[in-house]
Amino acid sequence: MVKPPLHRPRRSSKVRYGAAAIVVGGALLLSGCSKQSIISNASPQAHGITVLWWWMLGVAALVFLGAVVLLVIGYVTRRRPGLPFLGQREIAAQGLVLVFGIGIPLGVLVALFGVSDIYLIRQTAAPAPRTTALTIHVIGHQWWWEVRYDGGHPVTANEIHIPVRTRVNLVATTADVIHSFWVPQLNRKIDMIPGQRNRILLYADRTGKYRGQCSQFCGLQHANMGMFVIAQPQSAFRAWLAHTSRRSSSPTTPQARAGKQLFLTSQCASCHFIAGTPAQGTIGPDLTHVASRSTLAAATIPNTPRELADWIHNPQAIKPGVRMPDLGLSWRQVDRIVAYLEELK
Ligand code: HEC
Ligand SMILES: [Cu+2]
Repeated sequence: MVKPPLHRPRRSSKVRYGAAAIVVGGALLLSGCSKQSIISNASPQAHGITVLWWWMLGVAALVFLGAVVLLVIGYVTRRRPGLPFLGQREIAAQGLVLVFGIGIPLGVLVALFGVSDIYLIRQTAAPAPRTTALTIHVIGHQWWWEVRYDGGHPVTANEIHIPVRTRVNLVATTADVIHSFWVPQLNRKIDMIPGQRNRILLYADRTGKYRGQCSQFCGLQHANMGMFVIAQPQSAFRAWLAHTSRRSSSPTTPQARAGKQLFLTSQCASCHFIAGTPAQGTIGPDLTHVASRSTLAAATIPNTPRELADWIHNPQAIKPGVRMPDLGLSWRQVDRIVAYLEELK
């Protein structure tokens, strides 16, 4: 029998510094890749927010530096009686309290409030009626996003396609608890509150895929409630809209046909909608074109046949607490359903 060594050999400090460098460097690299950034913006609204953010950072840094300088002066002159430079004058002490305790804070707060109110709140307010070209309804669910285009169809989930350089009126509501819709590169947050219809402007000045996230704690899987806004050229957007409005395609292989049968006769159909089939459930995402989405379960896993099979086999293992039960299907059954869903482009 081989005994494990009692003491693991000490790692040299070189190795440790190397590991630390990899961790820090990796984190920096990842943060560079992350599309969910408030300082890399793609709309005038987000740009305004970024500018305000830099100003607040700058002013706060100045105030902080000022406080540090005063502390240092106080420390250096601590043995001398009275105030540094000003001596033991009561009036000077009162003046300092007025200037640093009231004057400067008030000035800073009023200026920042003025900038954000006059300039930003107006700029990021709900779009005025008839100034937008398109209305999209986004409905928050625990823990995914339902997306409906005007006229009832198409319906999709977790991926919001918009035409680039077009003002879109986004109506934010919820099917259950409070959520908050936030795509930092495009605009500020908008809360989704039961019984209310909140609106926000969605506008992207260049094509791209912008990640968004629920930003109001809404239960167990709040952190895994992501989504994407995909800004496309007009023609590509219109093609997508036309395609997504169509009914689902019919299965072509025996495996996929068996999968469809299974889908319709098991519980799947009571929670999911597939246009053109008897599956009319509304608890979960519309699956009419599920294969054309890039991620599953609100940007939690990539949409590959492998991940889809794992999800259907046991969604609870991927997103614990999710509102889709483990239905105890065998892998054979799962493979059939996957064959069917993979054809729903
Ligand atoms: C009790 C209702 C319910 C049942 C039954 C159910 N689902 Fe779901 N399903 C959901 C919900 C809710 C979600 C969204 C989960 C999330 O992202 O938080 C979901 C998500 C999915 C997704 C991911 C869709 C996307 O675009 O992210 C697929 C695929 C899916 N279900 C397939 C199935 C299949 C196949 C069955 C039958 C074996 C099934 N579901 C049974 C409620 C259900
Ligand atoms: Cu949330």
